[in-house]
Amino acid sequence: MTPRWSHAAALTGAAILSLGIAQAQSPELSAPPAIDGEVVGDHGSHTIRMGFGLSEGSPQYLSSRYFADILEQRSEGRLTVQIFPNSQLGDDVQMMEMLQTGTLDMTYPSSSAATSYVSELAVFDLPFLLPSREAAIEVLQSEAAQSMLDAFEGSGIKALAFSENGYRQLSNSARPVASPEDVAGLDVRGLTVRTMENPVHLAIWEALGANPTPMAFGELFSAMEQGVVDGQENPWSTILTSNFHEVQDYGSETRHVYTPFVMMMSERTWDRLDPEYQALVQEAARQSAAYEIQISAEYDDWARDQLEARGMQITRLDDAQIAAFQEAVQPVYEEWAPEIGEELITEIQQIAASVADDE
Ligand code: TK8
Repeated sequence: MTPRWSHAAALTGAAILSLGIAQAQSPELSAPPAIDGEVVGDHGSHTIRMGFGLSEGSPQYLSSRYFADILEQRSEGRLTVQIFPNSQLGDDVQMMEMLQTGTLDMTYPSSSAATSYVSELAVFDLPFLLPSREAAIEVLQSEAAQSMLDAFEGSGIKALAFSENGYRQLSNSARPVASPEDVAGLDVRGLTVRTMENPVHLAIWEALGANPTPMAFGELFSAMEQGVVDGQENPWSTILTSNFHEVQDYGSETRHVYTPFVMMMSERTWDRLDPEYQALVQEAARQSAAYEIQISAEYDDWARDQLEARGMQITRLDDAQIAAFQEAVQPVYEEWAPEIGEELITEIQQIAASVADDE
C-alpha cells in the first residue's frame, strides 16, 4: 500500500481545501429507516475499512453511515466500519485493486469504473438508455442486474448491491451549452471534458465533438481549477457536494447517462467473516443501497436549484434539444452495442419500457 500514500496525500490536500471553502448544506432528506432485525451471534470483532470518492455531504456517504450503523447495532459493536471519503485512499480503479489484494475491505465505485471486471456493466454507460428514474430503479432491482453482481465471483471482489450514482449532467467553465454544437464549438474550440476512465464515455464525448480527457475523479477539482479541462459531467448532487460550482459557471441538464454505484467488499475480507456476519453484511448493504437511492432522488433537483442559487447558470433542455444530443450520440450505439451485447441491451430496454407502460 505504501506507493499509494503519496498520491493519496496529494489528493486529500485538494479535497480538504475545496471542502473548507463551502460545505454544502443538505436538503430535507428522509431519515434512515429504523434498524430492526436480530442481533447476530458473537463471531469475533472486525473493523471494516471502506473508501470511496465522494464527500461527507453526499448520499453515498450518508447511506454508508447507515450501513455502518446497521452493522454496529446488530453485532453489538463487534463489526465496525471506518469510512474514508474524498478519494483519500485512492480512486475507484485503485480501490478495486486494493480489494483484490486485500489491502482495503470495501469500496463503492461508479459501475463505469468496474467494466473491466464485468463487461456487462457497460450497458449502463450507453447514453439515453434509461428514460426515467423509475425505470432505472426497476433495472437495478432486476435479475439481469443481480447476475452482473454475481459475475464478480472469482475476481477477488464480492459485489453486494447496486445503488444510484444518477443522471449525469454537463458542467463547464467556458459557455452555456444547449446543443451538441455548443459542445463542439463552431468558431471556437471544442470543450475539453473530463470523462470517467471508460471507453463508452470517451465515445460519447467524441461523438459530441468534445475533447474527452479520461481522469480519476479525485484529480478533477484541481484539473478544472487549473483549466486543464473545461468541464465534466456528474449528477447535480456530486457537482454540489464536491463544490464544482466554485470552478464551473455553467451547467446543462443533459441527463445523458444514468449510472449506478456498486457497493463491494474484498473477497478476502468476505471469506474471513462468519456466515452469519456475511448475511448481515449482505442485508445491510441492500438496506443502505435502498436508502441511498431514496435520498439521491431527494437530492437531485434540490442540488440543481442550490447550484443555481449559488450562481451557476443552469441551462434546461426541452425535448427537441435533448433529441439533438440523442441523435448525435447514435454512433456510440453502433460501435458499442455489439460489444456489450444486443440481447442484454434489449432486455434492459424491455424492463425500462415495462415501467413506462405502467405509468
Ligand atoms: C466517485 C466517482 C464519481 C463518478 C465519476 O469516486 O468518476 O465521475 O461519477 O462519482 O465514482
